[in-house]
Amino acid sequence: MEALAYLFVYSLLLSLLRSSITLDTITPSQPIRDGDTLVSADRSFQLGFFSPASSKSRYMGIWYLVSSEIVVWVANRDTPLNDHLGVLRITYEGVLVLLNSTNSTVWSSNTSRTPEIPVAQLLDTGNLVVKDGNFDDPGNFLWQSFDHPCDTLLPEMKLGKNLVTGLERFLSSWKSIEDPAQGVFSVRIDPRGLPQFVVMEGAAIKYRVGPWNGLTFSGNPALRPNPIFNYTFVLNENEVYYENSLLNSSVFSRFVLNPSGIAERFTWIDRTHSWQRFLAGQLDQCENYGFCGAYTTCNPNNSPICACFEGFEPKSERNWNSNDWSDGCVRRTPLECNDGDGFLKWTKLKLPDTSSSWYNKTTNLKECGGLCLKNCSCTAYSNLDVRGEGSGCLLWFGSLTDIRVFSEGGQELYLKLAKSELDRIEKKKQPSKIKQASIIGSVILVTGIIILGVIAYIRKNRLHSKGMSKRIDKKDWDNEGWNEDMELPTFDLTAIANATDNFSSNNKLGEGGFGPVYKGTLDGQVIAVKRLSKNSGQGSKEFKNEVQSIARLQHRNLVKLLGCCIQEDEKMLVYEYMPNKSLDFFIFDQTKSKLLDWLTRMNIIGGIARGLLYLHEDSRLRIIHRDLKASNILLDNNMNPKISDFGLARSFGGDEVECMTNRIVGTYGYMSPEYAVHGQYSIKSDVFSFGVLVLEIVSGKKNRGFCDPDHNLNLLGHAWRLWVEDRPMGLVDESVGESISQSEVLRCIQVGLLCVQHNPEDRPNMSSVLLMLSSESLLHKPRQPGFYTDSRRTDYSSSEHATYSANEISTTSFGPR
Ligand code: ACK
Repeated sequence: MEALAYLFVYSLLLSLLRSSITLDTITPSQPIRDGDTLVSADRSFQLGFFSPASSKSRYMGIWYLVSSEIVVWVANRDTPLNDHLGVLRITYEGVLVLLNSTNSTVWSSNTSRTPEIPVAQLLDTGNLVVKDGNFDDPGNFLWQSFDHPCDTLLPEMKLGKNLVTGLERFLSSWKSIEDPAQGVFSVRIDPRGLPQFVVMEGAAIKYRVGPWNGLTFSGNPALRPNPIFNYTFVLNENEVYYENSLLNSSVFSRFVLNPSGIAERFTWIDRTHSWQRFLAGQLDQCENYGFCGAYTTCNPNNSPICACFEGFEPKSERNWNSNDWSDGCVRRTPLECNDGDGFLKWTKLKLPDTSSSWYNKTTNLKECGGLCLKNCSCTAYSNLDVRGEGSGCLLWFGSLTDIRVFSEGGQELYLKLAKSELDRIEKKKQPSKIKQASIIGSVILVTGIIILGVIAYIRKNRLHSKGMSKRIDKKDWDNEGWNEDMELPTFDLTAIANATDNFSSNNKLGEGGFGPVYKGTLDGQVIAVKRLSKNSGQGSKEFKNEVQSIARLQHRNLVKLLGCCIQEDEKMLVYEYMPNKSLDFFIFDQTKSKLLDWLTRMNIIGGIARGLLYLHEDSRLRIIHRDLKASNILLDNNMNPKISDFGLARSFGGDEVECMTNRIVGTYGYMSPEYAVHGQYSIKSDVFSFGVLVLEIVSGKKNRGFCDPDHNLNLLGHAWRLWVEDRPMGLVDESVGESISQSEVLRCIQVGLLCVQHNPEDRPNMSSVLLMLSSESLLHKPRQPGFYTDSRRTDYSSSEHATYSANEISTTSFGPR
């Protein structure tokens, strides 16, 4: 017995000590053990065992030989091994089996037939195939990994559905960077109606790239011929798929769905040994599926961004006016369902959802209109293929959703309307002479009012700079009164007390600006309860403000308010619980920052930018956060950022751009110069704070309190100094590790510096920031940032969080002038 145990330990040691082997095929007599690898003939791809990020679990996967951290396929994504004793074998029947230390199968492939000589090989494309070694029949494999994609679409790989066999090839995200198990997001070709490219979250469409129009996908006019890859879309009775292939096979390019559900393309840059992001999906609000509801168009350059099609009106005027567009619009006049109906032509559109559409490749546009008129439930038509003069016919039945307007490109759509409605629109376009005269009169009147307004504003500012301290906060919720009509669920005090174990100290998450925050469980849902301190004199106003500001906002990068509780003298806000705490908990901690690789940091920067864009540009009331900082960015399960703490937020009317206050609130280190010094705030003061955050995320250092033995600059000054000395990479946090993409880092630093420019006009707005972060366009050169030394900091206050009255401010040199 003892001898047997020795033998076992000896063979175990032997297997651990044996040197790893690199193979070019797997055969029944030549399996792969943990430590061994299989490589493609051109040495592009490698297969073996790995552990993602800081996970200890072992998976079998395929990665690039030049960049081993980029895993493109995982066999046992849902069944990890927990030791280094896994073995991958091929059976004599041609089935790949992954065995654990007790010889149990944790993953296996299937096969279409039994080969004479079973062989598994990793092809130069990154495809792991099982074939018969006796026959050289390329393409006729017994099994291939390309039929079972994970989160990455490689060149030559098909994305779509075989309509004969039913085999569907789709991408599904990893759960997190540490866990390749199938996540909630997927990229598919939805075969219903005219097939379209979609990103799904569970069973719901999250983002619709749209149907193929012969040149590109209807929702992605930017997909153009390029020097790296070409693309094909095939649609026939047997199959529907999208595929791309490399124009130069020595280039690496991959299309990935990340754990946050964002689809991105990366290209390997050999010179810098890094991956460059080529394009990224979902850049603005209009790309959220059905954001504006039925019969609407979404235009990110308009405010509000949603509009009813002409001939339609909001279904619920009340919801529409409060920026809840999801009900969409309805016809003003019902269709007559006879020859009396007609069509209104729209251009530059992303075509509506085609899942309930009908198409025909040979019918021409005129016949197409005729078919639509004949069918009462047909609501619109367009060409199927836009190449040349256009061809084919596409008809929609039922309501039209998820339509956006492009400034360039886009397609034509013929929308069916009742004749009386078409006549009304026609009349509206030809104003009568009286109407014309009144329009001219109104224009003159409005111009006069604007000029008078500007003069009054300038005079007011002059007065102000001479020492007047009249309060001119644009929207003061105390004056407005408490809006009872907020449709926000209210919770019972006893229920919240029970949920938080009577606000026990064990449940306390931390202390925010207005009081403690507790973790709790209410009806099975984990919540965070922000309890307003009773002795916090000024908190009540901020409390109302926070509720008012975010009750109606919904965005994946804003923390979700579930309800509130106002009972006795208690005021509480109930939020969804964010398990990963706040961003400052990670970035400024030497150990925890190692968990934030470059991709995660980029995802966090992008998420904050999208959340801020939503606040700034997506509502008639612009919202300025005024206290954007690392501790106000919470992180969800997948490290997605959520902007929180709206206690200091202010809202503006649609056209207002700037305001003044004599009560300067916010956090030093993140405040823009014009706000800290003159009390002027605008969306550009949030952009400044965003810039500080970007530089903090890249460097892992706090702006306030930054110190360097070589100078007396703060982080902004330090970043600027490295920039002018042409060594910007010196800013990067060492904890980022190997995953770094130099071009993305440089872009982030440059965008960060542009956001912290001294003059608000020199800072970009958030839509430009997002564009700059995701494209390869040339960026402006930054100039010296505002507030780049820390010497003045000590003049302000020793407290991190500043809330001053006018009197206190006027005693320092930084009061509003
Ligand atoms: O960094 P933290 O752990 O994250 O400490 C602060 C503290 O409460 C005071 O703001 C935490 N916190 C705030 N809101 C939430 C939330 N929705 N989920 C989880 N933690 C939260 C915050």
